[in-house]
Amino acid sequence: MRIEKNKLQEHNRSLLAEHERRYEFFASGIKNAESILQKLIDFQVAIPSWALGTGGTRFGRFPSGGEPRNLEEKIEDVGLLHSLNRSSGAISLHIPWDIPKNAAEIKTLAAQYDLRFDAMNSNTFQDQPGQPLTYKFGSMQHVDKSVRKQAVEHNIEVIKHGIDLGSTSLTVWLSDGSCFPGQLNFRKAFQNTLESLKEVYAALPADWKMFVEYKAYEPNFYSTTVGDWGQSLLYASKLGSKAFTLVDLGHHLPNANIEQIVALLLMEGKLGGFHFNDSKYGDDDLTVGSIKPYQLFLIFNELVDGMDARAMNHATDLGWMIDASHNVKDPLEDLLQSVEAIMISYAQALLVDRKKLIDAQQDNDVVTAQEILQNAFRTDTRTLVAEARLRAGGALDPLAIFRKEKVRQALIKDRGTKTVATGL
Ligand SMILES: [Mn+2]
Repeated sequence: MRIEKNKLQEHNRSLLAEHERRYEFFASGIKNAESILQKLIDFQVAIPSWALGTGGTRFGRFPSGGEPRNLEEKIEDVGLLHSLNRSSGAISLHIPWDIPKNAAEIKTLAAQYDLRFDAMNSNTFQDQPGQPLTYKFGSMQHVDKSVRKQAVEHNIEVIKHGIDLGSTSLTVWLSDGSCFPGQLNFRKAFQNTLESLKEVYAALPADWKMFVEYKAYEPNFYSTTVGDWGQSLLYASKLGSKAFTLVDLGHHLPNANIEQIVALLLMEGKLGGFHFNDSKYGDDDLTVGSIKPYQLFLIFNELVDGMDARAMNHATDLGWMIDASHNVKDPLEDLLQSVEAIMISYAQALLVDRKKLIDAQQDNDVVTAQEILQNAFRTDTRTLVAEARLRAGGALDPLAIFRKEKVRQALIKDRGTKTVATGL
């Protein structure tokens, strides 16, 4: 489904006078509004194909209908989001859930929605129908070389699908680990995993990146073979210059200082990609910015600082992705909220007076340093983000138009109430 251009214009017209009043006031109070606006316009966050349906827990799933039934409909949904916020111009696919029947046609379809393919994701955390060997006791870490070989071959197949679609990165998240002490020899598990990753790495095209994602626990509850950023960095360093660490916000132990992790990975040139979400207790996969918005801002503050220190392009040098799940919300509304939260935090981070901050740090002026960060965080950047969206051709209020145009009802009418997004 698409929202007609004239509906979008009508929506924007109805909010324009109020928006302009607010934006002019805001822009008059900051020095570099135009350059910040351009950065916001350029910044794109990839939508994962698995977040377009209703998520669930092991206790149940309560879908509300109209979910995409195939890859074409997933692309259509991301295209709709992108037409509203102009910041969701990429999709991250999951193999085998999203194997294209005809890659050329899928690529053309995506281009019609102004979408590109971000990182490809492999899956060795589940057994697929007809798969000869089980991943019950791990994949790349497995004691049996033939299981490791199967996992390696799957990842190479994912790279091939990605090449056909024009993607240039592979995210490897392994659920490998152990549930009980004694189950696993940690060193052997690491070495087997490294050996397997090396074989996948060898199959990467020259312009590709490999992202090694870590996670503290779940589904394994005693040890995880890529359990934290140190372990991920170890693998990425041993693999080579095309391998990087991927940070998923929900994959840390409680209270981990993620902004410090980000700062050091960037310093080492080893931060490759990001999975945004939010959490209260564990890997909750909640809407970005819904629980700890200050943490999100502090992370963006380090991202901007660290990328600028290395003269990196904010929009293109790291892989920006959402990795969330929606149990009680409309998935598309949730994604609009998540992208908005990311843009708000990024805009706040761009407002930080870096020169003043460095001076305060140099003078051990703790109070001023804190004030600088909190002033930026307490600045309402919604108007700035809306102006960027407007200039890029999007909607002033994406959620409002989504509801007014009854998008979900139309999707239910078109796709039915009982649809289940592939992969969930
Ligand atoms: Mn993730």
